[in-house]
Amino acid sequence: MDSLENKVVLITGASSGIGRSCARASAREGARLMLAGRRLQRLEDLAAELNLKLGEDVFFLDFDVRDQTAVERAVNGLPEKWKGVDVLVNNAGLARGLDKLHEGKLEDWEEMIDTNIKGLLYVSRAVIPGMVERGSGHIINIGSIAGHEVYPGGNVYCATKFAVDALSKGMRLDLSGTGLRVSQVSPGMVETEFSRVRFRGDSERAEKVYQGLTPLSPDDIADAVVYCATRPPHVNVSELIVMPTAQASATLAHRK
Ligand code: NDP
Ligand code: 8X3
Repeated sequence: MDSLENKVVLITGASSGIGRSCARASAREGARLMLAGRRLQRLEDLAAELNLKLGEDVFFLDFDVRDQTAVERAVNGLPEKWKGVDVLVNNAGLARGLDKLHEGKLEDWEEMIDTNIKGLLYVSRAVIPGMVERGSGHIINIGSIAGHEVYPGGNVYCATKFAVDALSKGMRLDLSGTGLRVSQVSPGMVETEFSRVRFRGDSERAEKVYQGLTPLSPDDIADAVVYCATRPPHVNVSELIVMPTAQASATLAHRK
Protein backbone atom coordinates (compact mmCIF):
# COMPACT_ATOMS: atom_id res chain seq x y z
CA MET A 1 0.00 0.00 0.00
CA ASP A 2 1.21 3.49 -0.90
CA SER A 3 0.74 6.50 1.34
CA LEU A 4 -0.98 9.84 0.79
CA GLU A 5 1.21 11.42 3.47
CA ASN A 6 2.16 14.95 2.30
CA LYS A 7 0.75 14.32 -1.17
CA VAL A 8 -1.25 17.16 -2.71
CA VAL A 9 -4.80 15.99 -3.42
CA LEU A 10 -6.98 18.34 -5.47
CA ILE A 11 -10.69 17.57 -5.06
CA THR A 12 -13.34 19.39 -7.10
CA GLY A 13 -16.77 19.65 -5.51
CA ALA A 14 -15.23 19.41 -2.03
CA SER A 15 -17.99 21.54 -0.49
CA SER A 16 -20.53 18.71 -0.33
CA GLY A 17 -21.28 15.00 -0.52
CA ILE A 18 -18.69 12.69 -2.08
CA GLY A 19 -16.06 15.41 -2.52
CA ARG A 20 -16.30 16.48 1.12
CA SER A 21 -15.98 12.86 2.26
CA CYS A 22 -12.94 12.44 -0.03
CA ALA A 23 -11.40 15.50 1.63
CA ARG A 24 -11.98 14.08 5.11
CA ALA A 25 -10.61 10.66 4.13
CA SER A 26 -7.55 12.14 2.41
CA ALA A 27 -6.84 14.34 5.45
CA ARG A 28 -6.94 11.21 7.64
CA GLU A 29 -4.26 9.73 5.33
CA GLY A 30 -2.06 12.79 5.88
CA ALA A 31 -2.58 14.45 2.49
CA ARG A 32 -2.34 18.18 1.84
CA LEU A 33 -5.70 19.26 0.49
CA MET A 34 -6.53 21.53 -2.39
CA LEU A 35 -10.26 22.02 -2.03
CA ALA A 36 -12.32 23.32 -4.94
CA GLY A 37 -15.94 24.46 -5.00
CA ARG A 38 -17.96 27.62 -5.46
CA ARG A 39 -19.15 27.78 -1.85
CA LEU A 40 -15.95 29.04 -0.23
CA GLN A 41 -17.50 29.30 3.25
CA ARG A 42 -18.18 25.55 3.19
CA LEU A 43 -14.58 24.85 2.21
CA GLU A 44 -13.41 27.07 5.07
CA ASP A 45 -15.73 25.28 7.52
CA LEU A 46 -14.40 21.91 6.34
CA ALA A 47 -10.80 23.03 6.79
CA ALA A 48 -11.64 24.28 10.30
CA GLU A 49 -13.37 20.97 11.15
CA LEU A 50 -10.25 19.11 10.04
CA ASN A 51 -7.93 21.51 11.89
CA LEU A 52 -6.03 22.34 8.72
CA LYS A 53 -3.70 25.30 8.50
CA LEU A 54 -4.42 27.54 5.52
CA GLY A 55 -1.51 27.65 3.06
CA GLU A 56 0.24 24.76 4.83
CA ASP A 57 -2.20 21.83 4.88
CA VAL A 58 -5.01 23.30 2.82
CA PHE A 59 -5.51 25.60 -0.15
CA PHE A 60 -8.84 26.77 -1.61
CA LEU A 61 -9.86 27.11 -5.24
CA ASP A 62 -13.27 28.76 -5.47
CA PHE A 63 -13.81 28.60 -9.23
CA ASP A 64 -16.81 27.47 -11.21
CA VAL A 65 -15.54 24.49 -13.22
CA ARG A 66 -17.54 25.81 -16.21
CA ASP A 67 -15.40 28.96 -16.34
CA GLN A 68 -12.35 27.86 -18.33
CA THR A 69 -10.49 31.16 -17.82
CA ALA A 70 -11.01 31.02 -14.05
CA VAL A 71 -9.89 27.38 -13.89
CA GLU A 72 -6.76 28.06 -15.92
CA ARG A 73 -5.93 31.22 -13.97
CA ALA A 74 -6.35 29.45 -10.62
CA VAL A 75 -4.23 26.43 -11.55
CA ASN A 76 -1.49 28.46 -13.29
CA GLY A 77 -1.38 30.91 -10.39
CA LEU A 78 -0.81 28.34 -7.66
CA PRO A 79 1.90 29.22 -5.15
CA GLU A 80 5.14 27.24 -5.62
CA LYS A 81 4.50 24.80 -2.74
CA TRP A 82 1.07 23.88 -4.15
CA LYS A 83 2.09 23.50 -7.79
CA GLY A 84 2.66 19.75 -7.78
CA VAL A 85 -0.75 18.11 -7.69
CA ASP A 86 -0.27 14.39 -6.98
CA VAL A 87 -3.90 13.26 -7.09
CA LEU A 88 -6.73 14.98 -8.95
CA VAL A 89 -10.23 13.89 -7.97
CA ASN A 90 -12.59 15.11 -10.71
CA ASN A 91 -15.78 14.96 -8.68
CA ALA A 92 -17.73 18.21 -9.24
CA GLY A 93 -20.93 17.40 -11.05
CA LEU A 94 -24.69 17.41 -10.96
CA ALA A 95 -27.95 16.23 -12.44
CA ARG A 96 -30.87 18.53 -13.26
CA GLY A 97 -34.36 17.14 -13.72
CA LEU A 98 -35.63 13.74 -14.74
CA ASP A 99 -37.69 14.80 -17.75
CA LYS A 100 -38.27 12.76 -20.84
CA LEU A 101 -35.86 13.85 -23.55
CA HIS A 102 -38.55 15.43 -25.73
CA GLU A 103 -39.78 17.45 -22.75
CA GLY A 104 -36.34 18.33 -21.38
CA LYS A 105 -35.27 21.83 -20.43
CA LEU A 106 -32.42 23.20 -22.49
CA GLU A 107 -30.90 25.09 -19.57
CA ASP A 108 -30.73 21.81 -17.59
CA TRP A 109 -28.93 20.12 -20.47
CA GLU A 110 -26.46 22.99 -20.84
CA GLU A 111 -25.68 23.00 -17.11
CA MET A 112 -25.06 19.24 -16.95
CA ILE A 113 -22.95 19.15 -20.12
CA ASP A 114 -20.98 22.27 -19.14
CA THR A 115 -20.29 21.00 -15.60
CA ASN A 116 -19.92 17.24 -15.94
CA ILE A 117 -18.08 17.11 -19.26
CA LYS A 118 -16.58 20.49 -20.06
CA GLY A 119 -15.76 21.33 -16.43
CA LEU A 120 -13.97 18.02 -15.97
CA LEU A 121 -12.07 18.68 -19.20
CA TYR A 122 -11.05 22.22 -18.21
CA VAL A 123 -9.68 21.12 -14.83
CA SER A 124 -7.94 18.12 -16.39
CA ARG A 125 -6.39 20.21 -19.17
CA ALA A 126 -5.04 22.67 -16.57
CA VAL A 127 -3.66 20.08 -14.11
CA ILE A 128 -2.45 17.09 -16.15
CA PRO A 129 0.41 18.78 -18.10
CA GLY A 130 2.25 19.44 -14.81
CA MET A 131 1.81 15.79 -13.84
CA VAL A 132 3.20 14.70 -17.22
CA GLU A 133 6.18 17.02 -16.75
CA ARG A 134 6.88 15.50 -13.33
CA GLY A 135 6.25 11.97 -14.60
CA SER A 136 3.79 11.17 -11.84
CA GLY A 137 0.22 11.80 -10.90
CA HIS A 138 -3.13 10.11 -10.50
CA ILE A 139 -6.44 11.25 -11.93
CA ILE A 140 -9.54 9.79 -10.31
CA ASN A 141 -12.74 10.60 -12.15
CA ILE A 142 -16.11 10.18 -10.44
CA GLY A 143 -18.30 8.48 -13.02
CA SER A 144 -21.57 6.74 -12.22
CA ILE A 145 -23.61 3.62 -12.84
CA ALA A 146 -25.42 6.16 -15.05
CA GLY A 147 -22.28 6.13 -17.19
CA HIS A 148 -22.86 2.45 -17.94
CA GLU A 149 -26.64 2.11 -18.05
CA VAL A 150 -29.33 4.54 -19.13
CA TYR A 151 -32.53 4.86 -17.09
CA PRO A 152 -35.83 6.53 -18.01
CA GLY A 153 -35.50 10.31 -17.71
CA GLY A 154 -31.73 9.97 -17.25
CA ASN A 155 -31.00 10.79 -20.92
CA VAL A 156 -28.63 13.81 -20.80
CA TYR A 157 -27.26 13.16 -17.29
CA CYS A 158 -26.46 9.58 -18.36
CA ALA A 159 -24.87 10.90 -21.56
CA THR A 160 -22.56 13.14 -19.51
CA LYS A 161 -21.52 10.19 -17.36
CA PHE A 162 -21.00 7.98 -20.44
CA ALA A 163 -18.74 10.84 -21.57
CA VAL A 164 -16.82 10.68 -18.27
CA ASP A 165 -16.32 6.95 -18.91
CA ALA A 166 -15.01 7.67 -22.43
CA LEU A 167 -12.76 10.45 -21.14
CA SER A 168 -11.35 8.20 -18.40
CA LYS A 169 -10.49 5.58 -21.03
CA GLY A 170 -9.14 8.24 -23.40
CA MET A 171 -6.93 9.71 -20.68
CA ARG A 172 -5.54 6.26 -19.87
CA LEU A 173 -4.63 5.69 -23.52
CA ASP A 174 -3.12 9.13 -24.06
CA LEU A 175 -1.12 8.99 -20.81
CA SER A 176 0.28 5.54 -21.53
CA GLY A 177 4.02 5.54 -20.92
CA THR A 178 4.00 8.74 -18.81
CA GLY A 179 3.79 6.97 -15.43
CA LEU A 180 0.47 8.64 -14.68
CA ARG A 181 -2.54 6.64 -13.51
CA VAL A 182 -6.21 7.11 -14.35
CA SER A 183 -9.02 5.57 -12.31
CA GLN A 184 -12.76 5.90 -12.43
CA VAL A 185 -15.02 5.37 -9.43
CA SER A 186 -18.62 4.83 -10.51
CA PRO A 187 -21.23 4.81 -7.75
CA GLY A 188 -24.86 3.80 -7.69
CA MET A 189 -27.18 5.71 -5.37
CA VAL A 190 -25.32 7.80 -2.78
CA GLU A 191 -27.26 9.95 -0.34
CA THR A 192 -25.84 13.47 -0.69
CA GLU A 193 -27.29 16.78 -1.89
CA PHE A 194 -27.36 15.25 -5.39
CA SER A 195 -31.14 14.59 -5.54
CA ARG A 196 -32.01 17.90 -3.88
CA VAL A 197 -29.95 19.66 -6.55
CA ARG A 198 -31.50 17.48 -9.26
CA PHE A 199 -35.03 18.43 -8.12
CA ARG A 200 -34.12 22.05 -7.37
CA GLY A 201 -34.66 21.96 -3.62
CA ASP A 202 -37.73 19.69 -3.59
CA SER A 203 -36.65 17.73 -0.48
CA GLU A 204 -39.74 15.51 -0.45
CA ARG A 205 -39.02 14.26 -3.98
CA ALA A 206 -35.31 13.94 -3.16
CA GLU A 207 -35.99 11.82 -0.08
CA LYS A 208 -38.18 9.45 -2.11
CA VAL A 209 -35.13 8.47 -4.18
CA TYR A 210 -33.66 6.71 -1.14
CA GLN A 211 -36.91 5.54 0.47
CA GLY A 212 -37.10 1.90 1.61
CA LEU A 213 -33.46 1.09 0.97
CA THR A 214 -30.05 1.79 2.42
CA PRO A 215 -28.17 3.93 -0.08
CA LEU A 216 -24.41 4.34 -0.15
CA SER A 217 -22.98 7.07 2.02
CA PRO A 218 -20.44 9.50 0.58
CA ASP A 219 -17.89 7.94 2.94
CA ASP A 220 -18.34 4.60 1.11
CA ILE A 221 -17.21 6.30 -2.09
CA ALA A 222 -14.36 8.15 -0.38
CA ASP A 223 -13.16 4.71 0.76
CA ALA A 224 -13.06 3.55 -2.85
CA VAL A 225 -11.23 6.71 -3.94
CA VAL A 226 -8.61 6.32 -1.21
CA TYR A 227 -8.24 2.64 -2.16
CA CYS A 228 -7.43 3.64 -5.76
CA ALA A 229 -5.04 6.38 -4.61
CA THR A 230 -3.08 4.17 -2.21
CA ARG A 231 -2.19 1.22 -4.44
CA PRO A 232 1.53 0.78 -5.13
CA PRO A 233 2.78 2.79 -8.15
CA HIS A 234 2.69 -0.19 -10.52
CA VAL A 235 -1.02 -0.81 -9.82
CA ASN A 236 -3.69 1.17 -11.65
CA VAL A 237 -7.27 0.46 -10.60
CA SER A 238 -9.05 1.25 -13.87
CA GLU A 239 -12.52 1.34 -12.42
CA LEU A 240 -14.57 0.52 -9.36
CA ILE A 241 -18.33 0.29 -9.73
CA VAL A 242 -19.80 0.58 -6.24
CA MET A 243 -23.50 -0.10 -5.69
CA PRO A 244 -25.77 -0.25 -2.65
CA THR A 245 -26.59 -3.89 -1.93
CA ALA A 246 -30.25 -3.02 -2.51
CA GLN A 247 -29.55 -1.65 -6.01
CA ALA A 248 -28.89 -4.31 -8.66
CA SER A 249 -28.74 -1.94 -11.64
CA ALA A 250 -29.55 1.62 -12.65
CA THR A 251 -33.19 0.57 -13.01
CA LEU A 252 -33.65 -2.10 -10.33
CA ALA A 253 -33.62 -1.27 -6.65
CA HIS A 254 -35.21 -3.42 -3.96
CA ARG A 255 -37.29 -1.31 -1.57
CA LYS A 256 -38.89 -2.56 1.64
P1 NDP B 1 -23.48 17.07 -4.14
O1 NDP B 1 -24.54 17.91 -4.75
O2 NDP B 1 -23.57 16.76 -2.71
O3 NDP B 1 -22.05 17.72 -4.45
C1 NDP B 1 -21.74 18.25 -5.71
C2 NDP B 1 -20.46 19.05 -5.64
O4 NDP B 1 -20.13 19.52 -6.96
C3 NDP B 1 -20.59 20.26 -4.74
O5 NDP B 1 -19.47 20.32 -3.92
C4 NDP B 1 -20.61 21.43 -5.71
O6 NDP B 1 -19.91 22.53 -5.13
C5 NDP B 1 -19.81 20.89 -6.89
N1 NDP B 1 -20.19 21.58 -8.13
C6 NDP B 1 -21.36 21.47 -8.81
N2 NDP B 1 -21.36 22.31 -9.85
C7 NDP B 1 -20.16 22.97 -9.83
C8 NDP B 1 -19.57 23.96 -10.64
N3 NDP B 1 -20.21 24.47 -11.71
N4 NDP B 1 -18.34 24.42 -10.32
C9 NDP B 1 -17.69 23.92 -9.25
N5 NDP B 1 -18.19 22.96 -8.45
C10 NDP B 1 -19.42 22.51 -8.73
O7 NDP B 1 -23.47 15.71 -5.01
P2 NDP B 1 -22.54 14.40 -4.95
O8 NDP B 1 -21.52 14.50 -3.91
O9 NDP B 1 -23.47 13.25 -4.92
O10 NDP B 1 -21.90 14.45 -6.41
C11 NDP B 1 -20.52 14.39 -6.66
C12 NDP B 1 -20.27 13.63 -7.95
O11 NDP B 1 -20.72 12.29 -7.80
C13 NDP B 1 -20.99 14.17 -9.18
O12 NDP B 1 -20.12 14.13 -10.28
C14 NDP B 1 -22.14 13.18 -9.38
O13 NDP B 1 -22.55 13.13 -10.72
C15 NDP B 1 -21.47 11.90 -8.93
N6 NDP B 1 -22.36 10.81 -8.56
C16 NDP B 1 -23.28 10.97 -7.56
C17 NDP B 1 -24.10 9.92 -7.21
C18 NDP B 1 -25.17 10.05 -6.19
O14 NDP B 1 -26.09 9.20 -6.15
N7 NDP B 1 -25.12 11.05 -5.30
C19 NDP B 1 -23.96 8.60 -7.86
C20 NDP B 1 -22.98 8.57 -8.90
C21 NDP B 1 -22.20 9.62 -9.21
P3 NDP B 1 -20.40 24.05 -5.13
O15 NDP B 1 -21.90 24.04 -5.33
O16 NDP B 1 -19.96 24.59 -3.82
O17 NDP B 1 -19.67 24.65 -6.27
C1 8X3 C 1 -26.03 9.22 -9.83
C2 8X3 C 1 -26.65 7.88 -9.71
O1 8X3 C 1 -28.56 6.44 -10.60
O2 8X3 C 1 -29.12 8.63 -9.66
O3 8X3 C 1 -25.11 9.26 -10.86
O4 8X3 C 1 -28.04 8.48 -11.79
S1 8X3 C 1 -28.16 7.89 -10.49
